[in-house]
Amino acid sequence: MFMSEALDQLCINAIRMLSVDAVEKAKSGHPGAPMGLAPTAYVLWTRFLKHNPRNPEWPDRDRFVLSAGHGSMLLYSMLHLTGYDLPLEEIQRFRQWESRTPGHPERGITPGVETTTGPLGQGFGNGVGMAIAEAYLAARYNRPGFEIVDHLTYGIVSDGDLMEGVAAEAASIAGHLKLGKLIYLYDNNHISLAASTDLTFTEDCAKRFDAYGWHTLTLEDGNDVAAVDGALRAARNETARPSLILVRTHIGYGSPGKQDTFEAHGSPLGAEEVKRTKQKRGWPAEPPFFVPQEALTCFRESVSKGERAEAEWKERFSAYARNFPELAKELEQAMRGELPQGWDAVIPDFPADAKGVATRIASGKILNAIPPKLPTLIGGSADLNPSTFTVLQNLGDFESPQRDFSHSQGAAGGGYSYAGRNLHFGVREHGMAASLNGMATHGGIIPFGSTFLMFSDYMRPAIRLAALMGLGVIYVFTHDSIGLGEDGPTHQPIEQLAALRAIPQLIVIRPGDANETAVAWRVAVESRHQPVALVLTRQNVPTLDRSQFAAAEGLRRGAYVLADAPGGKPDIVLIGTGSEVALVVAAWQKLAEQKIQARIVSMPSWELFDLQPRDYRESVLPPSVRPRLAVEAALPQGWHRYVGDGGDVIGIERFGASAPGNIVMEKLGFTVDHVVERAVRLLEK
Ligand SMILES: Cc1ncc(C[n+]2csc(CCOP(=O)(O)OP(=O)(O)O)c2C)c(N)n1
Repeated sequence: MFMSEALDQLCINAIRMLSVDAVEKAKSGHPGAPMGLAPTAYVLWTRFLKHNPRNPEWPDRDRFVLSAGHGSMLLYSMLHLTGYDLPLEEIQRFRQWESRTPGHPERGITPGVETTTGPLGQGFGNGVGMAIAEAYLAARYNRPGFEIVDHLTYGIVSDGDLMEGVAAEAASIAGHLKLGKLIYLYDNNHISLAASTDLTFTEDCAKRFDAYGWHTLTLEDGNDVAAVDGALRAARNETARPSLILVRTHIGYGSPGKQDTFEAHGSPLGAEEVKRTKQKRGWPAEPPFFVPQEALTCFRESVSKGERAEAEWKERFSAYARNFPELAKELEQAMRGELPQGWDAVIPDFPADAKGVATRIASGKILNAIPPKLPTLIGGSADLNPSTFTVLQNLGDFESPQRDFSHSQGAAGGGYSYAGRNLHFGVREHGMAASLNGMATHGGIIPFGSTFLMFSDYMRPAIRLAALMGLGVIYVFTHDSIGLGEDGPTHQPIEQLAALRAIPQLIVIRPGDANETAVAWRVAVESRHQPVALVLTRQNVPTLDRSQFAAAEGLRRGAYVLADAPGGKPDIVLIGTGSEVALVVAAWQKLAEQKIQARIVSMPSWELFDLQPRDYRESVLPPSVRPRLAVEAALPQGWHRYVGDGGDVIGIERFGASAPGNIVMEKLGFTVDHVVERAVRLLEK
């Protein structure tokens, strides 16, 4: 063996043993994947990945996603060994309380972890989003001779990832978009958690990805360093298609008793087996967490290499900034996640109008007013543009310049290129949501995605991760209730609002009219560290006369008094959200005729309201006024927290029905008379 080959093996074994020892000490974790993948990760991280361990935030670094998040110790080993701020003590505290090495990689906890992974398939989708973000920013900001956005997105994906539907959606998107700077390595080890893959997963993945339009390469031996190197080179040279390198690996490689068995997947090897493994690989049995100095020195070259690469990029960026000061400023600001001054000066005001407008249509108008001031706001829908009103008119369609669109329909206008700001996700809600997360983690982008509220169910796993990561993703969910009408119960959301509200750290906003929708968009764009779901109607709702009712700015506080009883002394509080605000307004007027003093509260967002100080909350919902009636065309679950023991909720505890929206509303109790009747009954109680 040549010296350099011996050093390669030493480094590779260092990755393996560090991972094995950490899992062993934690008495929990997944040693098998890191052991099999060590050579692949070694080649990728030391020879290809453009990164600076001293600055994990460097904007033009290559992105790396470990989609098979259960193999977290592989990533932590790479981060520690190559010199990130992840000392050995943290590796020794793998999976412990408040360590920087949680069970699965979590963005924001460990320097160098780009995205939170663990739910299989999500990371695959995130990487696609990162590559979309790179392509967009490169197309918008690069100038000839100044390629200041120019990096790759790498990922390691597993059998589980490729089995998940979300990966199929994301792969299809990436292949269609010809994202040539996306390179995934597939840990083809024929073993999953509970079985060998001949029981579950027997399709020809190379053919499958070929059919998606990917460039595929098959490696027979994942321990062949030169072959992995060659494949990565070939993948890097392929710029017109994303690449999948199928690497035949062996789970638990080197463990005499557990290699190639599913027992190596998710449990510590056990003290005896660790000893035998180390012996077999010629590794000292003691001490645990041993890293030979030669190996560490080799890995740590990443630091000087990374610092040089970043310094060189900074020089190029300075030259760019001298030539294109405006663009440079814009990009820097976007990468910092800051909003340009006055970005929202252009958002329209809507005049009072009894006939009104659907909040989805108001949203479309608002959305189209913002973009010139906010060039990094990009997004689209899962094939529902004509219904969700999320097209950015004439701002281009995000597509590969290598495709022919001369016969295409459904364009937003403005040309097809990676500078297009309209993303066509196709009927792939889950892939859309996972990509949005990747765009957000990439930085420099304010991503939005849209579909019917009903189909938020198809996005839920990714929405949850956006919330967990604290990403500023915006969801535009239209057709928000039975009020959508004829499409019937399959399309009429009932429990979706409650289900979204159940996700911690997600802000859900269901604005009551066009002007609340405008404020809701402001909140959504300003929310750079929390996802926001805008929940909008298909049907018209009156635009309230704000000279008669309180200003829509009240939406910022989640709930506000829209109109009050004389002297601010209500007998009853009526609470409405979205389309039901108009209903409680009408009921309030009717109650007044019967000399019943009511207050109306518009409550578009529980989450924003919960953030308010107690005295504000009690000023809106006074504890002394026990009769409170909430009206919302959705599952009432959760409302009792706001209406209290003395209150009542008009909601829906069944599926909807197919009929015109106003009829379904009426049949299910959403009429002025019914609201009045229930209010009176509540007062009599
Ligand atoms: C969405 C989702 N479903 C189930 C799991 C539980 N789980 C973790 S790893 C795994 C499968 C492991 O197989 P593979 O992806 O081939 O990884 P390997 O065993 O090769 O490490 C499963 C089912 C998960 N993490 N995410």
